[in-house]
Amino acid sequence: MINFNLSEEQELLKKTAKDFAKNELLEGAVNRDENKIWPKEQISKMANLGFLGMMVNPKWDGGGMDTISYSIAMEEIAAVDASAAVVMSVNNSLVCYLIEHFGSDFQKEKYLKKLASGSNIGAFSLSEPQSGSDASNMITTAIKDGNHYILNGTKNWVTNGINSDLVLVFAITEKGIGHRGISCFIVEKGLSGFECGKAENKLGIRASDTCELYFDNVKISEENRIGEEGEGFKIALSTLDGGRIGIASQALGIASASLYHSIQYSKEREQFGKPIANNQSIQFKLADMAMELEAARLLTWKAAWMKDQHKNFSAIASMAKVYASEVAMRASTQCVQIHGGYGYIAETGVERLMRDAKITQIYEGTSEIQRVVIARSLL
Ligand code: COS
Repeated sequence: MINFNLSEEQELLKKTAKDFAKNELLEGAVNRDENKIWPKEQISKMANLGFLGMMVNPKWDGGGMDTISYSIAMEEIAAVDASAAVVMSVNNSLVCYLIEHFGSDFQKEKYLKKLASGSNIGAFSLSEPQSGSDASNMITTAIKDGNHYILNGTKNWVTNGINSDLVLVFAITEKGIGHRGISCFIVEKGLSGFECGKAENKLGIRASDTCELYFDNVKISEENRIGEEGEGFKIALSTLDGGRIGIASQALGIASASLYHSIQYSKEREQFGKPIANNQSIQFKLADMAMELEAARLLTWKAAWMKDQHKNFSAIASMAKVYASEVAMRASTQCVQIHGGYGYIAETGVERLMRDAKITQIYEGTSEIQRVVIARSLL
């Protein structure tokens, strides 16, 4: 039986996230974006609300919620500030998820509790300058030396790279055997030889930080390896499956904000003696935005539901991400169009939606890679 009603808890969570976004994120969002200011104070308030480890078992200080709840909260946060939303997404669906599902009890006790409660922030580092979509083509190495590994290499596009307390790093522990030679490590900030590059100057999500990471003979304890040697690539890909639901939800937030602002403005703005909402050309844009948003949300919630049912959700998560991100791009572009010249300046706040939407088609697997995953599942 299909039931589209949200539970009482989910309704309450939605309201809490919406109120928080309106009261704490809205003011200053344009300024933080313009000046690339990481939302430190706001993230700490999100931690207090339990938004940074929503799906983690309460045993490890998480919220014990389902993935649909996570998607709902992500959408509300992203509708106001997509930069704060990506900090939340990486911490929840990449870092906490990975440690909870593949880490040891020692790692959960030492690291997951702080990440799930939001007192620490995590980052996830797979890509390298020469290996993006072809993720297993990495050259960073972690060579065993007694009960340690020595990490050397350069990573890039690391969200939360600068403002995190630890990073999950994927590196080659055995050369020449492709993805089967990749392992995953928890690397704490402050280790000798570990440096962060400058914050990238990005088109969108400018209040979140993205940087390169440099490892020069960084000594990592064996107890910080997650899973067995050689399991790292599969751990990365299965974690990214869930991460893609988080990014799809971020895209839903951008699309719903685009629709909201388009409706408000088209009812207020008068041209030729009447509100522009009276024009069928505007009405059709609104109708398309609403229709596509609804379809994207259903797809994303289905992916979240399948994940919670422990079904194979890889392809549907890719469908949700590729569709929701494309909807966000179309909706935000139409939103700017409806606002005309006012849509093109920063103060109005809607050009930020269009700039923020673009990355959802790129990170955690490009739209092209999502289509590869979907096609492979069909064939
Ligand atoms: N979960 C777990 N394991 C998976 C998996 C998944 N979703 N998808 C594939 N695997 C396994 C495969 O079964 C295979 O294992 P075996 O060799 O034991 O059979 C292994 O992983 C390698 O799979 P495959 O040969 O399909 O890997 P490819 O190199 O062809 O890559 C894509 C597959 C392109 C889908 C993958 O590299 C990818 O997702 N790339 C994008 C990376 C990305 O999202 N980067 C963003 C980084 S975070 S900003």
